[in-house]
Amino acid sequence: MVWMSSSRFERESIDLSGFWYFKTDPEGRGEVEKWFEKEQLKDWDRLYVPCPWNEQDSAYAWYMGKAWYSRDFYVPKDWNEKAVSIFFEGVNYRAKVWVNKIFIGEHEGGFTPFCFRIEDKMKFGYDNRVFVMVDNTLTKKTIPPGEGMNRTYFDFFHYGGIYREVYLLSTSKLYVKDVTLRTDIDGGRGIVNASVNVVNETTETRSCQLILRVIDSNELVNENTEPLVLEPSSDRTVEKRIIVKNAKLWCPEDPHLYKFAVIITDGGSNIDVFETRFGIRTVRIENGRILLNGRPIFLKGFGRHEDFPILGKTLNGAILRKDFGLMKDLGCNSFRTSHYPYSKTHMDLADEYGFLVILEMPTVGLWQGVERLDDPEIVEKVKRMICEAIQRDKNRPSVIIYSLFNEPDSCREEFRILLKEAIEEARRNDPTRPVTFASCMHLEDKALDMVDVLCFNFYYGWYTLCGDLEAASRTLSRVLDELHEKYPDKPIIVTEFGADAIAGVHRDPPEMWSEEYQAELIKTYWNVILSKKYVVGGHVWNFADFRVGQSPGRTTLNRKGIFTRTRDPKLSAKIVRELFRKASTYL
Ligand code: GCB
Repeated sequence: MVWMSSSRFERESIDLSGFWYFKTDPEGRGEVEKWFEKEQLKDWDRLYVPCPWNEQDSAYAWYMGKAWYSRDFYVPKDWNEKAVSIFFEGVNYRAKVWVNKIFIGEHEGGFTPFCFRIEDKMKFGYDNRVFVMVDNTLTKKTIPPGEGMNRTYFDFFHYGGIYREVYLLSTSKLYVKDVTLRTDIDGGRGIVNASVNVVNETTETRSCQLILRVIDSNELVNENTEPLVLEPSSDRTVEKRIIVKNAKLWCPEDPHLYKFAVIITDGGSNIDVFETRFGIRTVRIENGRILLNGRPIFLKGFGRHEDFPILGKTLNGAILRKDFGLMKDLGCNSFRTSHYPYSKTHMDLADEYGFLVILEMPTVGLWQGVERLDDPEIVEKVKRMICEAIQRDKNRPSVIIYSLFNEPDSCREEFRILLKEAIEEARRNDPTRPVTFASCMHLEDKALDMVDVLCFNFYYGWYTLCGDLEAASRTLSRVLDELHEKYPDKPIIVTEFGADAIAGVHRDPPEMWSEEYQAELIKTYWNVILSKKYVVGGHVWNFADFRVGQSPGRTTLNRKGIFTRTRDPKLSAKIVRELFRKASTYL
């Protein structure tokens, strides 16, 4: 798989955004009736891609099941010698893909990218058609699991469809397949440990040169050239330790990004060019602290969701720009990708704005309804999704911790088996970042000893101790102390705390569901968090109201946002701004 696209002309891509033909298939007839061979699609609906189907037309609002997408596409003639892939950045939940009536592959998992090679299936010119069968049926063995649109084992709306970009990408058949960059600091020098995998898919032995460049705002900082001979159908991994003198470190207050370019050349012309951005920074856990570039940090921020009216999970650049501006203004320095990997553009902005990100996997809801957490099918899917997420985001300076689960049933003995496999998978893909999971089991949790950082979600004053913030404060304080006593060496982050507030509801004295109560609860928790030296971060749940399934406990949205779903501030936004701005990033 070629993981990232590059901006240079050696790699060309064709965006397949636009109106696609669309048809639901509630009885699952499409495959038997071979809809992927259809010529006439006039009776099909048209939906915009990328975007979930749910809010584009009320007919599909609560649809769960199979649905088909199709469109025609163009392939330029000069791609005849190329390796050509069709890329999907995110399809929820399962996808089966046909190109020109030929099945090319399938993928399970709604939040990680996948691609298939198509050069032997495509034609040059306009005469190409792709069909994608999407299935968002939830079961006890999907990740995340559930039994229906209103019976999800997780608390966010289960959107369906092709909701992230689809595009064609062409590369030479001698190409850079993968780049891993791990950085370190040695005095004023930055060290970039680069691992570059090059593949020769041609039938000839190829002699070429591999040029590795570090670029800082268009200035060449470092260049390494290496001769390379590749047998037909072979690949090679080149490891290089590159020194960057007077390195500008990546940090929240100055998120400096360098460019890393890999060029394959035969001396005359470039055969392939691969570019990615990276930051020079280190993350370590030491003496109960999270150290960024050797300095202990404090995370102040949010649990969030990708959610917006009509666009659903497809937050476009304008909405992301708005969210990142709001977060910066609040004095926030961190967020968790609750409860799934966010889009590539989302993560690009995190790198640029200098947010410290806890990258969470789509492994939420592994809870009561799931019979055995060590079921081999579940273990395999969890591992694959962790691998895909880390492979996509491993070079991002913003990602400082991997959260491998949200609120699993971590009281069960067998969870340790699943967690062990998940940790091993994460470390195999990336041994440099600490791992965690967000626990709601607190003192009853049976797996906290296994992770590097302890993350806890607390709802005293909301789901329990309703309306009683004094009792909530006392309990939070006591439970945190007891947890610290049990695991004195591990840093603790409070990854969720919050209360629903319906915008416009006011109560004096504060009462549950009012804006005042939400603001008071956040203030109360924040005071406790700041009073504990071993707590190294607090994330308010949630940044903005978000859509959920229908249930008696929710008024169409989860209203724990400090902003409404359309990003209007509630009273808490002002309070959070005061609290966050006063708390320093460095302890
Ligand atoms: C939690 C979950 C989150 C929910 C939140 C709530 O503990 O992690 O997904 O949305 O509580 O509001 O109930």
